[in-house]
Amino acid sequence: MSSKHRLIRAARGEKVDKVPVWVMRQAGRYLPEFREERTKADFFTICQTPELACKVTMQPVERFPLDAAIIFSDILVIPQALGMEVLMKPGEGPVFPEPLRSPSDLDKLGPAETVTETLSYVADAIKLTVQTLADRIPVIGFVGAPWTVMAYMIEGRGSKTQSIAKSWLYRHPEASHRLLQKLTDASVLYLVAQVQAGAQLLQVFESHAEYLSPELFKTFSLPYLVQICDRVKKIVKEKSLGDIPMTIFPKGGHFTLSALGQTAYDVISVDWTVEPELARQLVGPNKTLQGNLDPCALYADKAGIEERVEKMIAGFGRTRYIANLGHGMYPDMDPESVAIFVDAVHKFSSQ
Ligand code: 1CP
Repeated sequence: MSSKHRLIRAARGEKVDKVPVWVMRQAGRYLPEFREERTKADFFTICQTPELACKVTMQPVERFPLDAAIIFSDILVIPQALGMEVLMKPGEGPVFPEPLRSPSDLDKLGPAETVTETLSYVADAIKLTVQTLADRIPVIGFVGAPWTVMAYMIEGRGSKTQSIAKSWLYRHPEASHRLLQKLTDASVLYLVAQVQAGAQLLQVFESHAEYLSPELFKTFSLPYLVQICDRVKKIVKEKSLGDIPMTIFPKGGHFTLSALGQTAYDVISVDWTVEPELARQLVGPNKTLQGNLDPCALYADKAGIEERVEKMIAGFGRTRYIANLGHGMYPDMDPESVAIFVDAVHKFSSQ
């Protein structure tokens, strides 16, 4: 089943006329029209209101010739669906007023099985966005990886070291596995629901890979990443929804790349600290790579951005490649720099 969309074709290793490009956090505070919406509604109200989530998902897509829309939501809707309170504090980010403090707190979490129902607003937002896009470009669905989400549930907010969350891995390995398994079960159901709603590619954000040692990664992250990919692909096939391409983004995890090259993920997204040639060597020839311009390169002038994009494409090549940043946009960035970035990818990769 071939797709007309560059993003899906590249994910599957098929030929493309131009390298597809999208940008992590392409919807967000760097866009004045997003900030305008945020004066009217709280972050999670936007997520929970399909019309608003669709509207802000469409904002970057209406401005720039992007090759994908990513549904506007957050990785922390899963802990919310399991019963935890999460607030979005302006200028600070997500905050849990009552984070998990000890393994006995796991008993307070709700069951994984109900997340599809609780998060049906995300499915509704995807349906509305798919309808609005009328097959112009595909919609990406996503979830936070179990370790990354677990770390927020324990730390209660962003952390420089993740030391409280990591202390669980060393002191409470059994409880950690129980929590990671619950998050995995919830993520599988939630991702399948996103595909049923019309998502055409799924990305798993392991944004906290960089805090793990290779040993901790192999024990507490990799088995769950594998489960998510294998189970989602199997269920999607059983439901005759086709073959869904899946992306894993192990931020800061150079040491994870060769192991991820052995999994069923179709696309491996790399941050800006990895040379394209090394990433290719580590993941092998049969994976699509995604990334990896340093987001701060968008502070350069037009010539500076273009020069780096050209070099990046030369490094990754024109097939089995999706252009993106190595991480998300920052709120103080100029929307014009995204236009320059997207146009440069298409210009330097036309064939
Ligand atoms: O356009 C898009 O990319 C879609 C929307 C999206 C996605 C994919 C948002 C909106 N969040 C996410 C994923 C997400 N959320 C990740 C994984 C990607 C990454 O590594 O950045 C993470 C770690 C979060 C958690 C989170 N949510 C943070 C980071 C906090 C920290 O630890 O430093 C923040 C600041 C948020 C809030 C948030 N999520 C999204 C937006 C636009 C915002 C800004 C909040 C606001 O409007 O007030």
